[in-house]
Amino acid sequence: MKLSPHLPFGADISGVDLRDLSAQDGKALVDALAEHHVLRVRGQDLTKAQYDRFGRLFGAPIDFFFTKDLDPDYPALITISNSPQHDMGRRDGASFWHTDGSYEYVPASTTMLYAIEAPDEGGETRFTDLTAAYEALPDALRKRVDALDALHMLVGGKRGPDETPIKLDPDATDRDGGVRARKRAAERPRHPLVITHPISGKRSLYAVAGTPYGVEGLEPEEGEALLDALKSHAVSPRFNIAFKAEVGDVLIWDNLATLHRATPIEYSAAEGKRRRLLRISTQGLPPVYGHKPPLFTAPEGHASIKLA
Ligand SMILES: O=C(O)CCC(=O)C(=O)O
Ligand SMILES: [Fe+2]
Repeated sequence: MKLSPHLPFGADISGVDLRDLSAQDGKALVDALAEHHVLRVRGQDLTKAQYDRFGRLFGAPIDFFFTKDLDPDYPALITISNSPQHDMGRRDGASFWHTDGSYEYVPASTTMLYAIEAPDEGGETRFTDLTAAYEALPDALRKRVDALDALHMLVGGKRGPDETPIKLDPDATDRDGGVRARKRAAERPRHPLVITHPISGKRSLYAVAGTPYGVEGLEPEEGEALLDALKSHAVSPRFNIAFKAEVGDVLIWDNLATLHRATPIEYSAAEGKRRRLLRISTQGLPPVYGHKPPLFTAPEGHASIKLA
């Protein structure tokens, strides 16, 4: 297995077959993700069952509320596609800076995309390094945010002019009768603005874009100003890198140390323009680190819908 680091962060992995991964190589990938934040494992040829099994090395698959996009046989697999037939509500829905699942009490820690089809041009996913962004904060601001929690919701988070506007309709009744979506939209989790990574031990800003709408204990305007400042610092190009999942690649990112965004794309079924990926997003610690305390917990009595 060969790891080729990129600058300023992220790495390509080659010389490994995920169909037949040793426990040692599995742990090496989990550790490499904690160190490099983004891994692109090149040249795979996986069945859905093999991909599903690989994904679980990183944690427990989330229960995604867009039930229409779930694979009927493998509900941990979520289809991302630019087909004109694809659900309108999902079109370019990820073209804004965010951390997956930060609107939930127990957010996603790892997400991966396995590319089945990739367009000739475009289709990159852009990442920003929240560990580097945290370390680059002026001392006084770092100390201030160390002690603060942000408030999140599904349709929170201010979008910049180059980001897709919020167009989720959490009441849409065509998705699981709206049950999961309404449940998600009603959650108001509070997450620290700074977290310590359970595997790398490094401190990072956490989910400073996408879903935060306020800061606990601060007046709304003051909280919003702080969130604006943290977001514009964190997404600055010096902390950015883009990766494109080419056919056969598995692009994996650490939601505990990055923000990411999709690139807006033309919706087309034409040759050379199609983009189709199978997404797995997991929460909790990778089983090899299952002995560590959880970073996020749901409030008592909160019933989470679990995937098999
Ligand atoms: O389509 C992409 O490049 C990224 C989509 C995304 O944000 C996600 O799958 O969590
Ligand atoms: Fe995402």
